[in-house]
Amino acid sequence: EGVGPQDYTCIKLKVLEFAPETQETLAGNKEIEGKKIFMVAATLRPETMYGQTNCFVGVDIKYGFYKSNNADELFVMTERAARNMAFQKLSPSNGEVVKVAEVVGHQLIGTQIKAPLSTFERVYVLPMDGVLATKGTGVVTSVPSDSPDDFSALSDLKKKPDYYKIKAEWVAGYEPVPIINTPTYGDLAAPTICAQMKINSQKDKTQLAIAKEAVYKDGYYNGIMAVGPYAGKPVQEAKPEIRKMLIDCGDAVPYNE
Ligand code: A2H
Repeated sequence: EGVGPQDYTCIKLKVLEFAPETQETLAGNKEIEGKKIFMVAATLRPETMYGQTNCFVGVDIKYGFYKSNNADELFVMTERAARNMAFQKLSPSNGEVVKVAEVVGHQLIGTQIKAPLSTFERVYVLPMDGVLATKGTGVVTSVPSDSPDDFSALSDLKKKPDYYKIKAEWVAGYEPVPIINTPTYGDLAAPTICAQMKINSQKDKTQLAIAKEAVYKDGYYNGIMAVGPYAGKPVQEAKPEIRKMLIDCGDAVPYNE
């Protein structure tokens, strides 16, 4: 955990179809009927959302379905995040936490979602080892072009779908999308640095921490947007604008912890 408060943007990933194991748990639950349900992912890089290829959850983490501040919408996230959100005007009333269902992460694997701004029409919920229950919402949206953690985890899944108990088709064709040009690592910063540092797996934690720091700084301070309405503009300028755009259209909510 960082020292100061983090200003996250929580991206609302609309569920198109739940994995069968979650459908079984939800069957007959009246609180779910007719609701729009979102996997809610906390990010520090809203400007990278054009490059989303999937979403990550921890297989052993508990996820609740919580009433939000909109009667039609339920948020899927950790209990810890729901409690924090309840004091940030994101629940039915101040401090009120209402859980209508609960699943364990592995039940969500294979769920299909719509990721706002992504070039892919539908993406899948997949497993990642490093998802912390104690940070953000416990849901991580994946941008393998700009996050070494995401790139290495997605690469592991492509190499060993059976080991990770996923279907190969859930990752096939989901390649990193160039969205930010950086002077040092080009327009696919995470794949480039992972290749340079010979990072072969999400288990290479020490190397990944170094890679993450390097591309984060280069992208944030020197990056130029390659896609979207701010193409050609510096990341520092585009970031608050894209964040505002996502929030204004209801695809994201501001969240602090
Ligand atoms: B970032 P900080 Cl493109 N467990 O979003 C593990 N990681 C988590 C998490 C959790 N529970 N919740 C959020 N995160 C990730 C995009 C991104 C991110 C890019 C590049 C770097 C980057 C796409 N994934 O983060 O410890 C989320 O991934 C590098 C810092 O609060 C979130 O932003 O600083 C970031 O970690 C928050 O980490």
